[in-house]
Amino acid sequence: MNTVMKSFKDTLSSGKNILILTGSGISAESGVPTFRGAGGFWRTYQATYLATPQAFKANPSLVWEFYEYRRDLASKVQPNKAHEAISNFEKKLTSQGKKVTVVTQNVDGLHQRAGTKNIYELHGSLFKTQCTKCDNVEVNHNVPICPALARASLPEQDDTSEIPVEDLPHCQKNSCGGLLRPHIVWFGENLDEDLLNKTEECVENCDVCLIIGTSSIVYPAAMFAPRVAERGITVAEFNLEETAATKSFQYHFQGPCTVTVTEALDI
Ligand code: BJW
Ligand code: ZN
Repeated sequence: MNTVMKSFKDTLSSGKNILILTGSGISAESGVPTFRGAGGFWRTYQATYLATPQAFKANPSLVWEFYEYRRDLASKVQPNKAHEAISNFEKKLTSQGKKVTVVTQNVDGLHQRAGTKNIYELHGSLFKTQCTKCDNVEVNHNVPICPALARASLPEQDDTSEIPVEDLPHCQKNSCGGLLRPHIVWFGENLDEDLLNKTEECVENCDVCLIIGTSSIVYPAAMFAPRVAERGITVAEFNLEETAATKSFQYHFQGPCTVTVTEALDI
């Protein structure tokens, strides 16, 4: 083991309140595309365009097809060694009376499927819906979510979506009938206040922080690890490349996180 990794592991061993921040890079080796890499396109659309309230307003069926494609994919892939290492680490440290909190920008549910318990999904979940009329949020693991979206996962579809709005998912609660949307935080939308407060609390109180597989360009998530570092706390970044935030951190472990994170958390 190199001396830099050993030095980080020594610090991690003395930590009692550990914050782990994750982004789409942690699921890349499971086969889930990241947002800003080559995989960040669906059909001819940029994923970051489809993840907006404007796109949903203009073409709800197109956006639902994009999310149904991703629900289908996320339900078929498996958590990888990095998700598993985090889950085992949480289990071990919790049994020692320590605290591990995972704050993820991911919506794929892979951390939970690996067994992680103390997790905040900052940007929502592919497997929850929200009613555009009554705001009711529900868990929904059905794939396809409705018969009209059954073909959404097929790659050879063309770019125009023909699904009539009445065939998209609708709210069943108290015969509300409102159009459902994915329970996802899109650009320009506010994050859940309660989750933000709980995350802020960890940012202020953690004594070691890991930041894994995120480009650190989307706010407010991008400011958490730099804020931890500003308090003089050890932050270790795990990424395939340097990011917008690398210079703020004490450690940067470059490489696939299934390798680097697995080694770092084996203490
Ligand atoms: C590996 C790897 C391997 C690959 N191993 N590593 C302040 C300044 C400027 C702008 C703003 C600001 N505050 C707010 C904004 C506006 C906006 C924003 O941040 N814009 C920026 C792009 C500039 N933020 C918002 O709108 C947020 N809302 C908000 O703040 O409300 C109040 C407000 C509004 C407007 C103005 C001001 C205040 C909401 C953000 C919601 C983000 N939503 C999305 C889509 C929904 C989720 C979904 O559909 O799945 O969330 S966008 C998309 O980006 C997604 C991701 O969670 C998020 C982060 O991306 P991530 O995970 O970092 O992925 P990539 O692809 O960027 O990076 C992958 C990384 O992994 C790379 O570094 C690879 O190298 C690495 N990697 N394989 C290790 N094997
Ligand atoms: Zn409703």
